[in-house]
Amino acid sequence: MTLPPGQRLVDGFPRFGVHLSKPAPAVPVDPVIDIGGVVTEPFQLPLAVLATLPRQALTADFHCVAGWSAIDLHWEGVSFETVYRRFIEPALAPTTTVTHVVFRGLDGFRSAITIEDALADDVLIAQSLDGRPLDADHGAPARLVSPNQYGYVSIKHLCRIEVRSTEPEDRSGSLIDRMLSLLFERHPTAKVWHEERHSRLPSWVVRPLYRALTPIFMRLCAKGSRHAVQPPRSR
Ligand SMILES: Nc1nc2c(c(=O)[nH]1)N[C@H]1C(S)=C(S)[C@@H](COP(=O)(O)O)O[C@H]1N2
Ligand SMILES: [Mo]
Repeated sequence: MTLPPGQRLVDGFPRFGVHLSKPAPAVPVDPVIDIGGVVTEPFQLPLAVLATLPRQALTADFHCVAGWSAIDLHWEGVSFETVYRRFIEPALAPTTTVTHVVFRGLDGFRSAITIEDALADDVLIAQSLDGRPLDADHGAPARLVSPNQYGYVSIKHLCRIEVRSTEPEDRSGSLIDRMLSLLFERHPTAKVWHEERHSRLPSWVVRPLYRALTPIFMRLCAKGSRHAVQPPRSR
């Protein structure tokens, strides 16, 4: 098995994110994804409708920018391209060009990627992991999965998709995320195999820093876990 540069295998698939020890947001009774941005009229895509679309299965590894990787995860859901072609593209004015897509989770965490990266054939809105509906730790009720980009792109608890005609500012929802945003300024394309960890700093600078912070983050995130499991140890 080969991992992308600077990555280390972790046991299992830990809960991780800027939510730290905060519990996962409550799942609404009838969850929807709000679609907005440069569409002519904002609309809602109920997850009940998403569930009727052609399924796509994906087996992939997951790489967090902090340096841990989980391998061989089995996702199932709908490809983002299917959602885009069926619902979003028809809602655009003929003269509108989409360049970027912003994804947001119920906890306010966001990511912005280019339309090209969003339409890659392994980008999924996943509703299940390893044969079971997504649990709170991993992004219930639905999450983005973009396996060739660092984990921060793969928004959990997905509740909003915005299409844009210009590059969005990296403005994030939570205070902690804004405070950390200088140190953790995300790379706009975030490709794991090119080690695009940080938008300005080279990887050899941020690697040891992220690595040092990982056990702290992992312990905190495990605290907020539904399962109250012990944080896995890096191998
Ligand atoms: N809504 C939301 N999505 C998120 C995050 C978050 O804090 N909130 N953290 C991101 C980061 S940094 C990583 S590495 C992955 C971790 O996914 P996991 O908790 O399923 O392991 O979720 C990403 N998606
Ligand atoms: Mo991450």
